[in-house]
Amino acid sequence: MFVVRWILGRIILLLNFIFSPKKRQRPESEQAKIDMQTQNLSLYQYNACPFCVKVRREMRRQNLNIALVDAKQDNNKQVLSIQGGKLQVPCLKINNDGKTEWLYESKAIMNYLNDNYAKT
Ligand SMILES: N[C@@H](CCC(=O)N[C@@H](CS)C(=O)NCC(=O)O)C(=O)O
Repeated sequence: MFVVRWILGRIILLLNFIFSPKKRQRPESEQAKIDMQTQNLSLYQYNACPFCVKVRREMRRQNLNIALVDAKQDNNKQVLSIQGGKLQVPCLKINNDGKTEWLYESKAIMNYLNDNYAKT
């Protein structure tokens, strides 16, 4: 089972690489503004998880530079489970005025990114 999953993961990564979405281009000053805003975000994820790939593709499409956190690493796994509430990826950590929100579900994350950045 592990081998099948590993192979599927590599296929997903390869297809993602070949059919990589085009990055949206913004004027430099606008991009710098967006980069400042997205400093408050980090995406807990696995490299070859299809739901994480879907979110990363959306990030690329919108040219959002959001820090990626490898949730396979023990310390990150612990943070996600304890602070986020469960071990599931992708999960977007949102820091807002000292408050932290953990947003699970790829669809909800993509909606959040679209609502906040698609028009900017
Ligand atoms: N409905 C969720 C599904 C996410 C999901 O199934 N993620 C898997 C990895 S692909 C997971 O976190 N499994 C728990 C684990 O690996 O410990 C979404 O769309 O984000």
